[in-house]
Amino acid sequence: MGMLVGVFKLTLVVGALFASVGTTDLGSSCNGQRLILTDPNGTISDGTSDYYPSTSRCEWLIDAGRPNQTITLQFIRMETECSYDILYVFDGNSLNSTLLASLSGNTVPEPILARSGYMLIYFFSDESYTEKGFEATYVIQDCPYNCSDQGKCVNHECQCDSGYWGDYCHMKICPNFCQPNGTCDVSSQSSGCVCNEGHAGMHCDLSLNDDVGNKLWYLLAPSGSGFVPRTSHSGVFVESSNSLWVFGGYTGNGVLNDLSKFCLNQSRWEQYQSSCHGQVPVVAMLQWNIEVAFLFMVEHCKTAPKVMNYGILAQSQKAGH
Ligand SMILES: [Ca+2]
Repeated sequence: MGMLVGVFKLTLVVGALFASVGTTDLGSSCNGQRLILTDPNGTISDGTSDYYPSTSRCEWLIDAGRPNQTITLQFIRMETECSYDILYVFDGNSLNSTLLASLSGNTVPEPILARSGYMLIYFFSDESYTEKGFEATYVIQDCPYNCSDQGKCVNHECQCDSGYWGDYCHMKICPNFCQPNGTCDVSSQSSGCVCNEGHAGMHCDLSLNDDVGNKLWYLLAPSGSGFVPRTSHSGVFVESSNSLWVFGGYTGNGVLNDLSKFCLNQSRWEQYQSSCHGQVPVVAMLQWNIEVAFLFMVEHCKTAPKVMNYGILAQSQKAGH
């Protein structure tokens, strides 16, 4: 099942945007003071080319000055003690705002977008062991990266030109025309690569019937394609429909109660349609036991509490059996 987890690498070239930008220092933002940044672009870092201090408490607030402006944070380097020295990014002006990211370790994160007109960044290091820290640039715009010049900015949202998609129209719908393992379908709203039998993935580059390309990462579905990032969720693979079902989980801001299906043949997420006629079911459950994977759905509609639907939506043998 490891192959089901794809990576999402962005290839935007934005360096020119930040060529003449200074770097904020660590001092004033790490002594209990919040450093407020109102310039249209800038750089944030731990303020030292060497190791950051222990017990750091640093806070930066990027204020666009107007609501709904997009603030994009792009990392240049990221080296903090994994799981202990953490950089939090919020979409808003307080620590109670929506948490966009909780970052540590030495993997350079993907760009992060805040759409409220504020982005709050808080860095915490514990009492022992430090690393070389982080550096990131930010830019305030009507739309992120001006839609990569491959779309129009309308009410702070990118409307992408034909053939492109993504939060900032940065991705081609059919890269390399899906060759050599698929064809490009642009005839419908869900346009994209249609893979030949035996292949899957956004670009049809994942081989299903042999070990060609084994131990590599493949893009199955990128961010923003119908699935909310989460942790601590339940999941089960249903062989008969070649799909992965996922229930619930935790987003960092709250607990989810949704049921989604990822169809490997189409590389698409679909939301399970409840029989509660638009009401979110109160109870749902996904269960995996040792021998057989069961997918249960228990619905208890809010508006009609006596209605209870219970059934096995799918059942499959555990992978490998
Ligand atoms: Ca530490």
